Amino acid sequence: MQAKKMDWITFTITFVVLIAVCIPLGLYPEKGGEMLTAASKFFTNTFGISYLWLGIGVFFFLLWVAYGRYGTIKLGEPGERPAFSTFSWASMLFCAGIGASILYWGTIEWAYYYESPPFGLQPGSTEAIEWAATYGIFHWGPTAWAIYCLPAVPIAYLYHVRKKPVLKISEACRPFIGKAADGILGKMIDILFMFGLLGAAGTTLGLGTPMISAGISKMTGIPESFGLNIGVLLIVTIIFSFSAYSGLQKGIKWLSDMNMVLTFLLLTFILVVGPTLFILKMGTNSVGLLLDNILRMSLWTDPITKSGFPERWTMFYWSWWLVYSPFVGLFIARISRGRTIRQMIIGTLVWGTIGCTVYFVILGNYAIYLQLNDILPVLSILQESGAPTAIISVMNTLPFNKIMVPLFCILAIIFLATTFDSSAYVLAAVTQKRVDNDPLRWNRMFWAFALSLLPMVLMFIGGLETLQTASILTALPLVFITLLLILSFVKAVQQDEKKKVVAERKMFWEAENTRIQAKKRHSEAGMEKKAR
Ligand code: NM2
Repeated sequence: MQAKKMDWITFTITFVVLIAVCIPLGLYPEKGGEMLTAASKFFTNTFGISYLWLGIGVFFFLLWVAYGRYGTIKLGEPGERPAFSTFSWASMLFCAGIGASILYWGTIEWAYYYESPPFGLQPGSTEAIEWAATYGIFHWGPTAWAIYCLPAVPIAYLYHVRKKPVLKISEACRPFIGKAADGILGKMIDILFMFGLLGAAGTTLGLGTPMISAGISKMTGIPESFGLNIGVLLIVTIIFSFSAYSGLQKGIKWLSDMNMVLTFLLLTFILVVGPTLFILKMGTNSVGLLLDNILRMSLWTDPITKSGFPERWTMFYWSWWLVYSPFVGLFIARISRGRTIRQMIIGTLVWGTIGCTVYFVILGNYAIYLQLNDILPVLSILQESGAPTAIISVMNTLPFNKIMVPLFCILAIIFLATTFDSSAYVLAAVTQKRVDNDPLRWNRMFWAFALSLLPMVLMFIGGLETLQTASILTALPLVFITLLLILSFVKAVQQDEKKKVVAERKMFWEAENTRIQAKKRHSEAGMEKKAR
């Protein structure tokens, strides 16, 4: 019975390729690392501009949809109220789409830009500091959230308006690719989507795990090591597989609520006990700088100086958002019942951006303050001991550090769990032909553990570039899938609009016909009367 539910082809191909990538990389880490870096350079150098165009294109496409005539389409029955309040909707959206990386990059991203600034600025100069505090907000800003929101539009339309059960991306492409969704093309789309998610997990868990290890090391004195990383990864995996096992409703809801409470406590605490005015002034300044330059930043390729900044950062980021996007899109679509397409799009862009901006402004500027005022040499720690240690050292400067550092680590663990319990759920759903209520339990557990294989190997190889590569390499097919999703949405609404026009015309002519008949009968009756 269970075997009939499984889509063994998708399941086996994805898992076999995953193993075929992990084993050689684990056996030959040095060569593997070199190859990954070379591949990443080649990809961003050659295809990077397509990520940039896709980012800005998707942003304007969504604005066109939101404010055009499709924006008012209701995702549900006419008059239906939203299934979730805007607050719960926004917090669920945030928890699903954002993992522990926001704690990582929110605290340390500026330091990379401070040392190697964009636009040929002098490292460490005043301008470099202002841009350093701003670029992270851009990389987690409206363009990025547009990439997240795009798949939600066709999925939500098909799911709530056409009432089709969409659990797979191939299903969302059906209006455009037709029956091919059931054939090889459909399978390829689903498998590539799964690779994307596995690559995305490689980057996220590969970054998040050493950060938690650094926190544990600071608290307990156990030295940081690959063994400690593996231990942490296993614990995190057990937590999110347990959450995936116990079902979306219970596990994810509980963890998401905890996440919001702890985040609120941490950020408010840093803002209040930290340099409040400096943080607020820097934040305000960054918003201005960003609004003034967003188009320039979106399409900056640095073709003459070739500093590598756009490739290393913006192109990497867009690919990282892209590999998560179908998964987050499925989630946004599900929770948006009762909203209009415009509310869903603008809500995602606005709330997502505000949420990330708050993190970057508070965490980043607190760390910048420590550096500029010689309270903590963040940059030297970054260079000498790496980003995870630098991040934990920043948190360790807070009052009540004995509580704040563990709180930071717990928050990171919960953030990872809320992203990956739903990832395991979606991966399991894609590898089944039939899903009754939830995907099979063993299947969910299986993917929860499979998700941590690639990060394990990538951490073994080491290096930030290696981790970034996992997302960069798996993102390219997602560019095409995103285009298919755009075309599918446009085709589906146009088809339905045409049907509506035809139906309205039919109704008009039927009414017209009845009116003519009635008139005819009336005049015939009149003539008969006269003749008599
Ligand atoms: N994004 C938002 O690791 C995470 O926080 C998951 C990362 C794509 C940069 C999402």
